[in-house]
Amino acid sequence: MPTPLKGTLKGTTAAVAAAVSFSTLTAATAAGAAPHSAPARVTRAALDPSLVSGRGADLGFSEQEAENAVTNGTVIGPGTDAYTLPAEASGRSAVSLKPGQYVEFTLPADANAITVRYSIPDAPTGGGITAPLDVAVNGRDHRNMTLTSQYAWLYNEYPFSNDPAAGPLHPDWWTTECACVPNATTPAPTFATPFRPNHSFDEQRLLLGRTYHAGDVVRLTAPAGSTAATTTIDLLDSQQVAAPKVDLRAANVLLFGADPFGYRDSADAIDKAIAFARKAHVPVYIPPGVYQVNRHIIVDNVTIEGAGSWYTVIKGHQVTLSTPAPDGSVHTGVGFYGKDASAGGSHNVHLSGFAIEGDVRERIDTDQVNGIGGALSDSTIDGLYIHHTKVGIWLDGPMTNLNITNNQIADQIADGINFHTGVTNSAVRNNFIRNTGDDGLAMWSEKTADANDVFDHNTVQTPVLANGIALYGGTDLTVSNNLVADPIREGSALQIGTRFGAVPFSGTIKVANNTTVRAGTFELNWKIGLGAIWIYALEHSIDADIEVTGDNFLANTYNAIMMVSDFSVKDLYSITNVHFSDIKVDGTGTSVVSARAAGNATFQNVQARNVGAVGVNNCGSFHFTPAGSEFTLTDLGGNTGSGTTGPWFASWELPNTITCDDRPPVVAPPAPSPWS
Ligand SMILES: [Ca+2]
Repeated sequence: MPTPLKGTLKGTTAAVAAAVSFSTLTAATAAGAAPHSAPARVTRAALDPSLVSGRGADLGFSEQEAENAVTNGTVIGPGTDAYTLPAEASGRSAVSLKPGQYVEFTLPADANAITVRYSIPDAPTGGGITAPLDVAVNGRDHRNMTLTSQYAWLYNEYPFSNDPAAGPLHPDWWTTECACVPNATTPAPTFATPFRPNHSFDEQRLLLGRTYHAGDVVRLTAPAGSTAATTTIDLLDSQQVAAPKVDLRAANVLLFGADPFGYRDSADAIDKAIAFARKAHVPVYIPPGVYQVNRHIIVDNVTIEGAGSWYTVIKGHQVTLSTPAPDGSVHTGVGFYGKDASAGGSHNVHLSGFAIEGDVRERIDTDQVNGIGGALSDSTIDGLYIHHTKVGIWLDGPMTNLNITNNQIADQIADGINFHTGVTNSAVRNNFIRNTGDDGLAMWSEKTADANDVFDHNTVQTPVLANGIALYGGTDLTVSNNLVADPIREGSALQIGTRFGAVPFSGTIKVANNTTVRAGTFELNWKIGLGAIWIYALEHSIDADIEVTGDNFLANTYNAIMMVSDFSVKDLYSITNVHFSDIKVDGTGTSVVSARAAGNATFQNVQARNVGAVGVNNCGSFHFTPAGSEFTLTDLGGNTGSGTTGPWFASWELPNTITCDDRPPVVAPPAPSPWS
């Protein structure tokens, strides 16, 4: 018999719905203090909700930052330096607890469920530890969560490592810490370990088993004697989860032998339910429970619905394959996969209302260990919670007409969602993405263009690598009404780039009504800060009609807007036909605009304030001739506001005055505030 999964429930007589509460009530204490009167402070991406109204996802939970809560621990941050805990925390700040210390949150509304985002240390030799966290409400109703760092802590250079003691993985690469190529340097440089620690946070959900009310106080305590020297709490999400959904007309997987307690592998039973459901033209229903699945479930022309992502959990072990799969995978794991596009792909697949809990702890790019994969045309993915897989949803086209809505994707080794190769007429709406190990949302037009796709009303927080939202080539794409916060390294909030073998951009690329906050990272190789939006011509020129309209770029660590080419191709490729209008920029560590490429852009109604350096950093393509910069800025009016050096869009800077100063002193921008 397979080993039961961790977290498997042991109830035998209780209703499964009750059994999956994952929490254990322990004796209530009489020592509970009266509820504190500290008001609930709800934020979104650590911003006052009024600053981001109508943008980002709404999945019915309230987010509260630990750094705004009551604590006898230590607030860490704010800080944006990669490889530090504050940089990876929402709002760039968190609370660190020693054993015995607590942080407590006042519930802003009725809630029967919480999500805790936290970090505990790695094991000394890697691989993670577990540690307890006591959860009490109003000083009573104690529950114990078992936190883990088994899915956190990667080190080193791409594709990263679980070994905190290792030196650089690529001693033949130029390495910024020594400003050298280690292999080619005598004496050999030494590197402090752990080298580039990252991906330090994880999150965990807990059903409370009853409803608490606004004003009730949730206290999280690192117990005395905890195995974790430090327990860092980033934030608490709270919500009222609806009762489990029941579908009596569907093919219930329990009737096909699935085990809702997670002891036995349920993959074959789910396959049988799918086969029956297709013949009978009914959905597959997976009732509350934890189902062990350690391989892909292949889906085509089927509807699979759970009782809700808090109740129906599909959970797997990572499995090492005895021989590599034809696709190059050396592992498999839990995932729902459409057929390969080369085999025609899958159609008419509808997945909703369950969680996928993976077991991926290292990055192996050839492994198909994603939550959802394959090609899924004329399909929908709605209301899932996808956790600890490599990529939450990775589609390999060509394929068309997929709608991805209302999902939460957290703690991924790589991307959140990727439209890879020829994904068309598809949309990603109202999804919440947090702590990805690569791009949060990406369209990657490798070889074949993605076209007519939309990323709308999503929230992307704390991608530890790469970008919140990235477009790599493609035709007629829209990124609108999203909220992107706290990118950490080798990327920023929004990227439009010709990279990674993508076809050029064509048609109209719209970037409309998005808000970014605390974006911009320090590029280790270039040694400059990136813009909150950065348009990057690396493999082709960018000459599609790019319309950037209605966006707010808040508390930018460096620039708000960057047009850039790599130095090696600066005379090959240019960036033209870019149009910025109705933009608000509040707070830049350096300039509003940084141009480090040849090309042009127009600006209309771009308002900026709290600007930390000269408004336009214009280097062009670095020839510095008397004709001025190779990048031209056109003033279409209404570009107002100023900073430390006067009007940000001053006439003396136009159309192409060389103002190149790539590394000015960085001024920490103030917290964003309303525009009157
Ligand atoms: Ca925080």
